[in-house]
Amino acid sequence: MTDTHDLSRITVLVPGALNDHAAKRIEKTFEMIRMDSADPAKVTPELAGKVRGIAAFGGISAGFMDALPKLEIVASFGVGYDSVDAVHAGKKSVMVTNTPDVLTEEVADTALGMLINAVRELPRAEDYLREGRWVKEGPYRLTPGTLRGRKAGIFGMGRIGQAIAHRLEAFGLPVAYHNRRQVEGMDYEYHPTLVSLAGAVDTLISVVPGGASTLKAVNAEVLKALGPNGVFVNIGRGSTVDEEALAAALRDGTILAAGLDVFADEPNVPKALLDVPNATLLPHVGSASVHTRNAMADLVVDNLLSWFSKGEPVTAVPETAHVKAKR
Ligand code: A2R
Repeated sequence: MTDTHDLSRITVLVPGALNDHAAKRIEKTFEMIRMDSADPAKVTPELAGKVRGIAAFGGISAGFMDALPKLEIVASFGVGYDSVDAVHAGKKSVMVTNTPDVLTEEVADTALGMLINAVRELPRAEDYLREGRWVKEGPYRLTPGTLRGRKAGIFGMGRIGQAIAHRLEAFGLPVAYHNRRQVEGMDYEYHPTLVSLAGAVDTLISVVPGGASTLKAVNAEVLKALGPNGVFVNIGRGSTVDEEALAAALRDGTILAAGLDVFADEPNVPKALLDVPNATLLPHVGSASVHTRNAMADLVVDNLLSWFSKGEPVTAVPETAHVKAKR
């Protein structure tokens, strides 16, 4: 273990942008070194010889970890860590941590906001007012969509999924879900496949992690099953959706509307989605309030502090839960 007064001799690398609150706390405690991006080609022999921790908002590849032989921990900012090669880290005995729980309620709030925006066309109605059309043309049209009478399906009934489900219940909507495994002791209706869930509901909210097992899981078949009154909300990862199929479904009336906070190739949003008026689009702001991002920043730094002072992290990801500190 390292005494607290020794932490300033430990080098923590920050590749790319990082939340200011996190960077300030890291700088105060450790030797912090910044670099433009997590590119293995940019790792100098000096860095290779001393970097023991990484604090990252973006992806960390196997190659980048391999270029840093003294690396012990990657403290990733965010609950989703599909851009960090955690399986490789686990094999190398490098700890990976994420920031679960502290963002759950914020992301659930955003999901409900997007759902209402998509169904009741609130962003379009506001544009109508700002463009002076209320004065010139009279009231905004009655929306074909409503939350009333809907049944919601949650794809990914984990921490955030459950927080969304509680909100939906308060809005009076019955809830069903699909996970790979039925959640023990949970009363919501379970569907063993995503298509079966989509067929049983008209409002589908996706909050699964990215990665191979969910890649383009929301596809043309799922959207067809959701049906012409269907609303799709994605607050999880863009990679989980076949965006071409989604744009086509919105264009041709296969579903009614969508609310999307995440995209497969951020910050690039496919033109086909920008072109459909029945998609309400946000620039990945699910957890992006000062309050919640500060809480996430604190958890990133607390993971580093706990690892280097006590030899154990606060929130290890499952792939590296077995990793032990060598000191
Ligand atoms: O499948 P399970 O039983 O492991 O349940 C997890 C579910 N899930 C999946 N469901 C169906 N097919 C899959 N291939 C699949 N992979 C995972 O997603 C679990 O119920 C849920 C994830 O929940 P948590 O691990 O508690 O994550 P949290 O905090 O709710 O965040 C979810 C995602 C993040 O990974 C970011 O991508 C995004 O929300 O911010």
